[in-house]
Amino acid sequence: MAKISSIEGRILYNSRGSKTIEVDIISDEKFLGRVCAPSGASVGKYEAVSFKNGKPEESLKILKENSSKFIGLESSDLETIHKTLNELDQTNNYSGIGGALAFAVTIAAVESASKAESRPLFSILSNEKSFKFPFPLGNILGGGAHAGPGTPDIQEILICANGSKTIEDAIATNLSVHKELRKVLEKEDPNFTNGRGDEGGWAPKLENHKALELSAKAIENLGYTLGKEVSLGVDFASSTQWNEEKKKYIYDRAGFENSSEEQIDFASEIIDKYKLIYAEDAVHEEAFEDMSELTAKFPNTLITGDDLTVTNKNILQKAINSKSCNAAILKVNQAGSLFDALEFAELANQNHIRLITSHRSGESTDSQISHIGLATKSKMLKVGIVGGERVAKLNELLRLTEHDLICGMAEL
Ligand code: 2PG
Ligand code: MG
Repeated sequence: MAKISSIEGRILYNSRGSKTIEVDIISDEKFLGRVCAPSGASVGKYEAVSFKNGKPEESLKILKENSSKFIGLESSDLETIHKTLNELDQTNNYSGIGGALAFAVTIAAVESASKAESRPLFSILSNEKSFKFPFPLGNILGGGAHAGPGTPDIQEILICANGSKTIEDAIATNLSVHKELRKVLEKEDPNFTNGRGDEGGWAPKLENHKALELSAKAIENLGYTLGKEVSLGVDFASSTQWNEEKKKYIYDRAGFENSSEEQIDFASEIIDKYKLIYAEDAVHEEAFEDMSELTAKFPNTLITGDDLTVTNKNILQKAINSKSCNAAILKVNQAGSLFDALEFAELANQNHIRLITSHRSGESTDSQISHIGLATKSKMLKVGIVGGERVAKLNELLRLTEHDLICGMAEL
């Protein structure tokens, strides 16, 4: 087994132009694993803290001062690397070293191991003999924390080509709907600037329902039946609207407020009307009971926790106990280390919680999450549709079609 011979880090920028950390791990003096940490804009209250004292430089300093603790460890020994990071951290939310450091070190280590063993990363992370492609879930229209005033309050309108039989077709279909939506938006508003949000979805001046209607129209213009071959999804990211003092969801762009009950009705109406295959964080991050209501009401929709479950296995257990979701987002940097995220995935899979491995709105051009999606048996891979940092993940899926260990699409 290859051993870590060097570990170094540097400060780089993510796709939003914010500073982040990149880590290089070399095993046996020649196998390089290189990973740059992403970061979110709509961050869950209970996510791992990204950087020590909010400063990438402070996390990097910790790596530099402690690099010797990693030298000589087997790069495939994720558990020991995880433990070494946790000994340095001494907290339960990675505020001691920064979750971004745990993210980059653990993934760089296994990437280096995969090169040393001449095996693809996904097969290093799983003992399965065969794998299935997750369906790409792509952002076609952005609002909320990912786009400016005038855009919808809801954060993301997503599409999934759930009728596709191949990953090539699923990716091509998402791209064609994204392109068609631009035409629909230009027709609706001749002054539409073609502006896009943080994840590459169009960012038009539209109210929530109008944005959903036009997204459905783009799908139908291409000859698809909404909810059949191609479906819509929504990340409500409702914690952005939730006002804890008023105990209300404030939709200030559309100009209304929802009580908790009204929010369930608001989300239900959207799920029904647009035949959503996927509904993420339809209520705020601590509303476990309201999520249970939606999960019971919509068994055929992936009622998904993101800020609700924050890739934290203890919180997921709580959601399982209260039947608060039937699907969950997996974002490694919410958890901190890849080891934490794989434990979360195991718990989800044991309990029939469907996984969606996801990017962050501030991304790098890395593509390891495509492998993590495969290895965790994710049903979907939420990585956007256009923009270099988004396409990088889709292109990696296309490269992986050359691999005979992967056959067919996941069952949704
Ligand atoms: C989300 C993500 C990714 P962010 O809310 O699901 O789409 O956004 O990275 O800003 O949390
Ligand atoms: Mg989300």
